Amino acid sequence: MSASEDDARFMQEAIRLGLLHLGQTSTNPSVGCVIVRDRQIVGRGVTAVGGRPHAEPQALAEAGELARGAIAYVTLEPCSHHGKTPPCAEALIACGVGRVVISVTDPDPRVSGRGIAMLRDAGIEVEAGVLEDEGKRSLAAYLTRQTKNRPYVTLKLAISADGMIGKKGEGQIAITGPAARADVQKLRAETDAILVGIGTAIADDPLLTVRTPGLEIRSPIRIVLDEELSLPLDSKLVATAKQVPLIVVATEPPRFDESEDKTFLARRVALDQAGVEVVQCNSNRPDELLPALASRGISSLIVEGGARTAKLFLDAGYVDRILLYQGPAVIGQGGIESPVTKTDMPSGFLHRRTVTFRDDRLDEYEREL
Ligand code: AOF
Ligand code: ZN
Repeated sequence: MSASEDDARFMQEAIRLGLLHLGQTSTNPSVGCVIVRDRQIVGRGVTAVGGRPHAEPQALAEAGELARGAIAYVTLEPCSHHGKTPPCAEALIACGVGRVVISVTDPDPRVSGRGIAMLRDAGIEVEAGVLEDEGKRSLAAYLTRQTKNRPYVTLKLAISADGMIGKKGEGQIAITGPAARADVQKLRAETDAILVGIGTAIADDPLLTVRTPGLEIRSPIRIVLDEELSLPLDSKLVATAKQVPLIVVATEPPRFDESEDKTFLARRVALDQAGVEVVQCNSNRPDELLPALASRGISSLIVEGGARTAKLFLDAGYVDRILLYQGPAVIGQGGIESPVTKTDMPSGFLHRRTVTFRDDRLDEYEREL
């Protein structure tokens, strides 16, 4: 059903509001809500930082008496369960809202259609599926964890004009300029966790935190795939583990002899003391790792490199979105080729948008949710 122009316009505003708290409400989705009376917005709400209160009661509180007979636009089906807060569907009914317009139905088994049923039983007109694709994209992390039991995975790559992500034997090299790097900081602030392989952790010695003033309160959980626990204790990652969480994913050490076991154990103890959480997995295959991350409440993950780690996730089919930042520099001889380029994109990825930052450009590709 095609939405009326008004419905689309107000839902657009609800989606915009929802995006404001992206990454700050986990494990709850960041939902947006507007209350409209006589084609005027009289109340706005977004799920509060930390996940509660939900969007609807805040929008209703702002609307006050004007909510009676008004239309509520919500990006996600209002909840019907008595969780940590009373059901939003009940609040909408109690305030006398006349019509509720929803973008996406809630896959949470405690809700899943019950919110809509409650509203309809109370005589409220309900329409669902308005701007659904856009709504789904705004709730992608939440929907992916709920329906696929894994985080939504973004592969972020910074590539040179000749398609390289770095140079052999060199650590971190600047491929993009400050404006594109600021965009990456915003991406980190919106995401629950960020992952690199041990090769990148050693070669680049990155911090993987958010350092932009105003955003720095919210760094993602940092994760290193480190089969044999070889992350240096004096790396920046380990040195900051008491301030920003760091998870090191190890796989079973090869048990050739007892001394190897002992080194592994000693490293484990040292990392432990430095505040690092060591998680032991049977393998670092995404199909094993990702559900383990989801069960810790991680709904969104950025894979930042290097090429081997990127390929691990791409080949296993667990990348939902690719962000290609491309700078004008040419690396040439000794360059490390990017696992994907604009002309060599894995099938199933649709081009979503292009953004330019002075000399750099970002191309975003996404799979259907
Ligand atoms: C809404 N509006 O703004 C959000 C909703 O742990 P609780 O009690 O806060 O419940 C979490 C569930 O509530 C979550 O899984 C999802 O179904 C819903 N989130 N619902 O009506 C909101 N954030
Ligand atoms: Zn609710």
